[in-house]
Amino acid sequence: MASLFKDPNKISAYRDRRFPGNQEEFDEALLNSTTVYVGNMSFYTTEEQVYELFSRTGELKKIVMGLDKNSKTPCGFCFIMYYSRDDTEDAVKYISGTILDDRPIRVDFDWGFQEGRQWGRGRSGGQVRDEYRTDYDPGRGGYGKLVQKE
Ligand code: GTA
Repeated sequence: MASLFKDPNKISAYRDRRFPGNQEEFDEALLNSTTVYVGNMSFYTTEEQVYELFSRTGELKKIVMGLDKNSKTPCGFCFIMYYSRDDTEDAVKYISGTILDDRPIRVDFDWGFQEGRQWGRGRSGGQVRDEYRTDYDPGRGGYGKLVQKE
């Protein structure tokens, strides 16, 4: 299949502040990597469920569940590594926006997994977005962390 994903600015709006390289290297990684980031997951979704869904576009090399750095429990994201770029692109194309555990998940191209990236970067241990959320989300620990502290 010819790649529909040739412009790094169009395939992902996310820029990782901790990427160890320049913009050109980041763009290059996004265009060639076989890793996707999955966001807006429920804290209760298991690795088995993730495997079941994502192996629909191809054979998986590895799944890394995102964890709260304090509690070491799932905090609503994961990284998935495929063997082939076509399977990776199909995951973004066909699985992003589908429902997993009653939630529309977001599948985004990623520059590549490195040890340490599995931990939430928020000050409370989970994801940054869960610090600032003001809604009540039972699948993601209730209110956002800052609201909980008020
Ligand atoms: N490929 O979209 C993504 C993505 N996200 C959101 C996180 N990761 C992602 N990777 C890809 N695409 O390894 C990766 C990170 C890291 C792991 C956990 O997941 O590279 P994190 O979510 O805890 O923290 O990361 P991150 O991404 O460093 O936080 P960032 O970029 O500051 O903020 C993420 C989102 O939080 C923002 O897009 C915004 O929606 C919200 N947010 C941040 N700051 C504020 C604020 N001050 N007010 C309101 N909302 C905010």
